Amino acid sequence: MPAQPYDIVIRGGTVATASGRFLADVAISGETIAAVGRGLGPGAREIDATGKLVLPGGIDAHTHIEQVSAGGLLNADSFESATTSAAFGGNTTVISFAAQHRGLDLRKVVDDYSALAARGALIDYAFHLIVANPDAKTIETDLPALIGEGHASIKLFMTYDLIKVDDEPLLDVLLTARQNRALLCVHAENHGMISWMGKRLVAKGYTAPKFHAISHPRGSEAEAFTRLITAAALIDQPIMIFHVSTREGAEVIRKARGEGLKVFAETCPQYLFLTRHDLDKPGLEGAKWMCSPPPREAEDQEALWRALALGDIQTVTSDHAPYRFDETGKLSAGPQPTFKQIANGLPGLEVRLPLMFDAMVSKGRPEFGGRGLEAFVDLTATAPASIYNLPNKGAIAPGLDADIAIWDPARVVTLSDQMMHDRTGFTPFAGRTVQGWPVHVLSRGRDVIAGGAVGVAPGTGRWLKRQGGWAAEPTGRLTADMDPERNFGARLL
Ligand code: DUC
Ligand code: ZN
Ligand code: ZN
Repeated sequence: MPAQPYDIVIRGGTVATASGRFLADVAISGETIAAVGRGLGPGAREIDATGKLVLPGGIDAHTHIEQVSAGGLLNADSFESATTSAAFGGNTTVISFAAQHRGLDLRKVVDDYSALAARGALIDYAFHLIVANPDAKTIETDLPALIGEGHASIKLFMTYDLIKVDDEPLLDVLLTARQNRALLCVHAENHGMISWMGKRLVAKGYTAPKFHAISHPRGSEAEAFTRLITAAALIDQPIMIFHVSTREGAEVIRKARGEGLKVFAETCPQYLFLTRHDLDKPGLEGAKWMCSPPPREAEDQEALWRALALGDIQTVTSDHAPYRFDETGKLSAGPQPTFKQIANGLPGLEVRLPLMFDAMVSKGRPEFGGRGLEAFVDLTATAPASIYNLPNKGAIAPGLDADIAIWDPARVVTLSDQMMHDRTGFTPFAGRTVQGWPVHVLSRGRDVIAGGAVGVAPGTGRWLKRQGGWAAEPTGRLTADMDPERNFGARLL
C-alpha cells in the first residue's frame, strides 16, 4: 500500500482489456493508472464500479472536426462540441484531420487546426495530415518535417474532384511515408466510375439522395483497394484503408494480408448497421444517410462482421462528418440539390461505441465466440492505439494514461436526435435501442463526464505527439520492380 492514498480508486468493477476480463480495482495517481488489482488501498476519492465494466476510453481514429471541405463548407462541429460528444459516447481520444487543399501550405494548415484544437478540445487528440496539394515543397520538405515533429500519419483521397491524387503523386507520398516511417491512410474509391455514374444518373433525372448509393459502384471500392495495395507493395509501405464498405473490398484486403502485405483496414457503424435502403426516404430526407462510400447491402454487413472477427479489419471508427440538414450543411447548394450537390458524411462520435457494445457485448454477435467484450475493446481502443502509435492509450495497465470509461452494461437507451451533444442536429441511428452505456468517463484521471455532466474545460485536451514507426514493419521484401539486384531501372530512382 502506498504511503499516500491514491488520488482515485475505481473499486469493484470488471476490468476488460483486449485479452481478458477480471474483477479488479483500478488506482489512479495524477494522470496515470498506478495499480490494477484486488483490494487496493484507499483513494482520496473512491468510485464504486460494482456491477459495471471498467474499459479503456475509446479511441476514434477517423473524425472530421471543424474541417473545411474542398468546396469551402465548414462542418458543424467545433473541437469543443465534437469532443464533448465524443466523451459522452465513451471516448477519450480522437484523431481528426489537418486538411490541406490545393494551393495551401501544409505547415500553415497544421498550425491552424492545432490552434482550433488547443482552444476547444476536452479530450486528447492527434491529426492525420491530408495531402491534397502534392507539390515538391509538401512532399520533400513539409511532410518529413511534420512527421518528425510527431504527426505520424498521412491521408490521401483517390476520389473527389478537388482533392484526389492520381497514381504518380500517390507513389510520391508512399515513398515519403516509407522514408519517414509514417502510416499512409487512404480513402480508396475509383474516381472515374463514380464521376461517370453520377453524371449519367443526374442527366437522366435520377437526382434523389438514394441515387448517391447507386453512383458509387461496388467495384469502385475493390478496384481502388487493389490499385492502392499494388502501389504500396511496390514501395513496401504499410497502409490503412479507410471505411471498408463492401464484401469484395474486404476480400481484397484479406488476400493482401494473406500474402504478408502490411495492410490495415477500418470500417464504421454506418457499414455495419445501415444499408443503401436507408437513403430511400421521401424528398431530401435521405441526405441524412448520405456518406461516401455509401452504406451497402445486408450481406455486406455480414461480410464486414466476419472480417472484423477474422482480424482482416482491425478498427471501427465513426468517420464523424457533421453536416446539418439545413442550408449550412446538406442543403448548402439550395433547397433542391441533386445528390451530387449534397455534402457527404454522417455524425457518429457519440453513438459509435454504444452501437458496437450493444451488438458485440449485449447481443453477443456470434462471430466473436464469447469474446465480444474483449474484441470490442480491441477494435475501438487497443488496436487504434497500436496502429496509430499512441503507446500510453488504449488499455488499462499501470503506467498508462488514466483514460477510462465506466460502462453500465444494463442501461437501455433509445437513441434520439435530441440527446446528441454534437451540432449536427440529427443522428442517422435515431430510434434504435441499445443496451450498455458509458456512465463515467475519465481522461488522464479527470472527470470528463460524470453524473451526466461535463467536468472539464475546453482546451484541456492535449495534442498527442506520435513518433514515426509502424505497428507492423514493412515486409523488407522489395518487389521485382524496386529491387536493384533484379531491376536495373530501380538503381536510377
Ligand atoms: N466521406 C468522406 O470521404 N469524408 C467524410 C465523410 C464521408 O462520407
Ligand atoms: Zn473518406
Ligand atoms: Zn472521413
